[in-house]
Parts: sequence; C-alpha cells; structure tokens
Amino acid sequence: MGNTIAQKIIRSHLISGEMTPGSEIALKIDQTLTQDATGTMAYLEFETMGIPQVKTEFSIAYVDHNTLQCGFMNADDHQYLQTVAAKHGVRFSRPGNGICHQLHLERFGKPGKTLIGSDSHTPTGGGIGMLAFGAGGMDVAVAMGGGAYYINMPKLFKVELTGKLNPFVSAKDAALKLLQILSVKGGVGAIIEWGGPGVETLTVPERATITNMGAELGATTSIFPSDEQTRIFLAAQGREEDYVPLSSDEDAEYDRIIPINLSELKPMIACPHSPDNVVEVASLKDVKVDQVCIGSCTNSSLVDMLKVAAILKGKTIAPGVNLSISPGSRQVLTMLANCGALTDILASGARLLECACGPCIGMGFSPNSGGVSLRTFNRNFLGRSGTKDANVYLVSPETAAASALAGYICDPTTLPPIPEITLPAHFDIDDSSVLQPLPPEEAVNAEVLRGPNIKPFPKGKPVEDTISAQLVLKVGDNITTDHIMPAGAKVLPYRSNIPKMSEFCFEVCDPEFPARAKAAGSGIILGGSNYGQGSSREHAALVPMYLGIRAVVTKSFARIHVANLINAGILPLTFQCEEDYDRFTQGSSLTITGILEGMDTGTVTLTDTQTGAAAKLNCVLTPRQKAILLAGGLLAYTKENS
Ligand code: MIC
Ligand code: SF4
Repeated sequence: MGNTIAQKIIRSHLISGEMTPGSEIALKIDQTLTQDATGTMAYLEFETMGIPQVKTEFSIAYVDHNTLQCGFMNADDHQYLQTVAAKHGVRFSRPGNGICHQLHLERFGKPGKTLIGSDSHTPTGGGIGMLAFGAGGMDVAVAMGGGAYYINMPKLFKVELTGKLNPFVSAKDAALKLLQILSVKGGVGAIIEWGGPGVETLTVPERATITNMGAELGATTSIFPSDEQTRIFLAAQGREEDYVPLSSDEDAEYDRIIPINLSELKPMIACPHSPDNVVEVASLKDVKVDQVCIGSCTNSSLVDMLKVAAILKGKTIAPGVNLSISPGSRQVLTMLANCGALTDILASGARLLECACGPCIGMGFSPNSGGVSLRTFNRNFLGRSGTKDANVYLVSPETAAASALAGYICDPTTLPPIPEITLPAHFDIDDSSVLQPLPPEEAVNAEVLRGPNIKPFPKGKPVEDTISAQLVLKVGDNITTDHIMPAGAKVLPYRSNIPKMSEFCFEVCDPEFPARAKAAGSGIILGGSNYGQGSSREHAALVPMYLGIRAVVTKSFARIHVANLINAGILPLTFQCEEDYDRFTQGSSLTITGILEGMDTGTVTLTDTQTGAAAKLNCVLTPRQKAILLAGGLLAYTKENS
C-alpha cells in the first residue's frame, strides 16, 4: 500500500511510535513559530529549560495579535519577546510586519518540513505542503529545545477536488462547504489532505485559506501536495530553492474520501455563532449589514486584496456600512500601494487597519449593539468580536466587498465581471522587519528585558490518587477556548500576567466563576462534547489551574486543549456513559477516586458525596502523559527528565 502526503512527512520525522491511528507518535520538529499573545508564556517556559540556543532549523517570534499598545503592558511584552528572541537564536518579526501565518507562508514555510506554532491556525502552512500543527506554548518551548512533539497518529481523510472555481467563488467557499459537510467536530482526530484534479487550479494562497480553516473542523492539520503551483509561488517569493515536489502515492489509502466539485460551488456564508453554521449566501440576501471586515490569516493575501479593490473600484460603500481592511503583511500592503489598488480601496470609504489580527481577535472594530458584521475571518464564536449581542457571519473577500457596497448580504456572482487577477510573477521582497538573533557568543551576556507586566507563570501540582473538590462550573457542548479565556482589547494586555487574567476566566458564560473557584480552593469543571475547541491558547488551561481546577470532566475534548490541560497538570476525564453528565449539578461536592490505578486501567470513579450519584470516567493517557500529570505538568516533567 502506498503512502499519503502526511504519512510520508510523518515517516521521515518519526522519532518514536507506530503509525497506526490513535497510537502516540513523537515527531522531530524542523520549525517553530510563536505569536505575541501566546509567545510570552512559551518563552518564559523555554527559559526555565536553561537551553542557550534553540535547536530547531528555524524558529521565529511574530508580533501580530496585540499591537495597540494601550498602556505599558503590551509594549513590555513586545520588548520581552524581542530581547528573549535575540538571546536564544530566534528571529523576531516586528509589530506591524504582518500576521504570523501569512508571513510564514510568504517567507519561511518549506514543503516537506514540520512546523509547530503556538496558534491554532498554524496548519495554514499545509497550503505550501508543510506538516504544520497548532500547539500549546509549552509544546512549542519543548520543540525549540530540541524535544519531540507528541500527537496521536491521526486518521487520514481526503477531499477529492474536481472542476475549477467560477468567477466570484473562492477558496473560502470551499473551506465553508467542507465545514457544512463535516461540522466543527468532523475533523477531530484526522489529517485532511486535499487532492484530485481540482487541486492544480488553486494557488498557494488559496490553498492556505483552506488549510487555515481546517482548524475550525477540529482537524489535527490539513495539507496540500507540493506541485507546480508551489514552485511558482516559491519562485515568485524569490526562494525557488525551497521547492521540493510532494504528492501522495496512487494507491495511498484514506479512511474517508469527501468529493467537492469546485465548478458547482456557490458563495457560502457561516451564520452566527459557529463556523459550521453554513448556508449559501444567496439565501440570506435581504439581511442588512452594519459592518464588513476584510483581512485575518484566512483572507489577507495580495490576490484577495486585489479582488476586493477591483470590486470596490470607482464605487462607494453603502452609508450604513463601516468597512475595514487589514492586509496580511507589509509585502501585501506595499504591493497594493505601489499598484494603486490601495487608492481604489480607500476611495470607496474603507478604513485601513494595521497589518495584524485586529478585529479578528476583538482588538478594535467591535460591531455596534446587535449589529450584523460580515468578516472574511475564520471564527464567529459568541462575543469574540467584542460585542456580545453582535451577529457575526464569515464570508469570502468577494462576498464581503459586494455586501459592503450593497449594504445588504450580497451574492457576488450577481456583480458585473472584473478583470482576471492572478499571482504576480515576483513579489516585492523586504525582510528588514524580521530581525536576526544575536550571534551565540554575544547572546551569552545579552539581557532579556522584563517590564512589570511579565509575571512568572503558576506552578502545577502533581495529581494524587483522590481529588475532592467542588463542581465549580457546569457548561454545555462546544465550549471554545474563547469562552474559557476571552481575548479582546480588555484582556489581551494581560497574557503575561496569569493572576490578572484569572479575573476574566469564563466571563462570557458566568462572570462569578473566578471568585467562586478561588473561594472553593479546589475545583472540578464539567463540560459537554468538543470542550476546548478553537484557539490553542494555553491560558485556557493555565488560568483554571491557577484558580484551583484539578480535573475537567467532559463528554469529549478538542485536541490542543486536552494536551494543554495535561501540560498544566489538570486531569482530563470523559464520561463512559454520556447520560451521566446530567446526574451532577453545579455546586455539589465531588470526589474522583482510584486515579493512580485508573491511569493504567483507563477508568476512575466520580461520586457526588451528597447524593451518592456515581459515574465511571475514562482516563485515557499515554505513559508519557501519566508521567507529566504525576510530575505536576510538562515543565516539572521536563526538568525531572533533563
Ligand atoms: C485565535 O484565532 O483564536 C488566536 C487568537 O489566534 C489563538 C491564539 C491566541 O489565543 O492567542 C489561536 O488560534 O490559537
Ligand atoms: Fe490572528 Fe485571527 Fe488568525 Fe488568530 S485567527 S491568528 S487572531 S488573524
């Protein structure tokens, strides 16, 4: 039997484990990336390992999530990141240079290599044929130190593409179509490979839009072949030498094959408040729009922006609409400016924002109360925009631009034709905003600057045989890490300050939670299915750990979050019988018993000490995860074992 693309890259990077689905494998990691909002923790963790220089082929720290600098906190974080990167052999991309995933694709991603990043959209790199994973900061810290990255060997799904996109239908619509088919849980435990004859019609940035949104499927990662399109893109970025061809074997086998015919695809839209709540744009054509935001790591490439400019050219946006544009990188912005397209965008009445995540993570441009916001982004979770009662829809750049002009949700295929827009033969290249680290001999004595916003991270406690604690919070299905630890302009400045951040934990669901958890001293959280989906932010584990949470019991977990819980020393457990979820009420006193034995047998018992209600829980851990929990978290474990 032949191999799939992912199997080939895994085989060439396998340090230990069997490549059978579900079993733990350890992978050698070639590249790492961090962004500012998760990066400060990752480097604080890296520093505790005492390793002078990173051991990867390439590591980089991007600053893109929080660039507002309201108060000293944010500037302290940037200064820390710049100096810690310089000292340890990590490149530093200055604030304003662009969004991590867009920049990485343009300048540093390489087909056939492995990448982990402390951001859930790191799989964007699959658009250029990398095997790229989102991970918690501690996992990235360990990889920077030369350690392996552990995952369970995924199943392999293939999306078989045929046909070719029609004008005004785009890669975003293909990504939304797959979300409609599979749902936000449909990719869990799987790598999604995109193949078939339709693949060669998609450029690398289009492919990256698709792999980016694979994160919303819960997929471990997504990947495209490395082919002529990949070579053309790398050559246009002045780095054809990074090209290697990569494809699956003819007789490679997949666990599931999902056909999508690009020629039949219509413009799609994800309705509030979940990326899989997808319908055709045409079915919503009378909905009035208050705000349109174009950008984010999903749709901020040059071609995306040029299409938007061509649609807006010579027209003015509807009076009731506010339109923002955030180009994905300085390269995109410069090229838009040089060819005059930026003028067309601005003349339409759009507001130009910095090349950064911006509104996607609630850093400004929050919609009006009850407002309708159309965004070319990847997530529309409740409250993420910064306005709790806003209705956020996810669309392609073409639909966004058409709707900004109409003032209503507008199917772009009803627009008059625009000239065909293709990738440029040469991108403008200027890497001067990506700073080089210090030479190792100078780095030894270099100072890392830590302003008062940089607080040490909390230490986990070793898991013991019995946990006696209050059920401090019971929540439903599909809880995202945005629910657990919100982002936005109010909270992001404290990403390096866990005690302060803890005041906002679960704010969207229950503002009383932090005080209650603190008062209880020791707590257990009960969740539904797909608990912890979305962002990779390890704060969603570190903050509950700081608030005394010892175990999280759910119907099922999302992949990155469960790894983050274990890394933070919190025991993740699932109900053997999902109906048992209903037998426990918030506020009751619980015990979890038989943990030490259960770590081997796979079963522990949850009991309500007042009602006597009891349930069997799965405690499925690899020997390494067990050792991490017994040590009190990954950092303690790494220290013990180094
Ligand atoms: C997101 O899109 O949710 C974020 C913000 O990029 C996060 C990272 C973070 O919380 O800092 C992610 O995707 O992992
Ligand atoms: Fe930034 Fe949004 Fe992309 Fe996250 S999803 S990396 S916040 S642009």
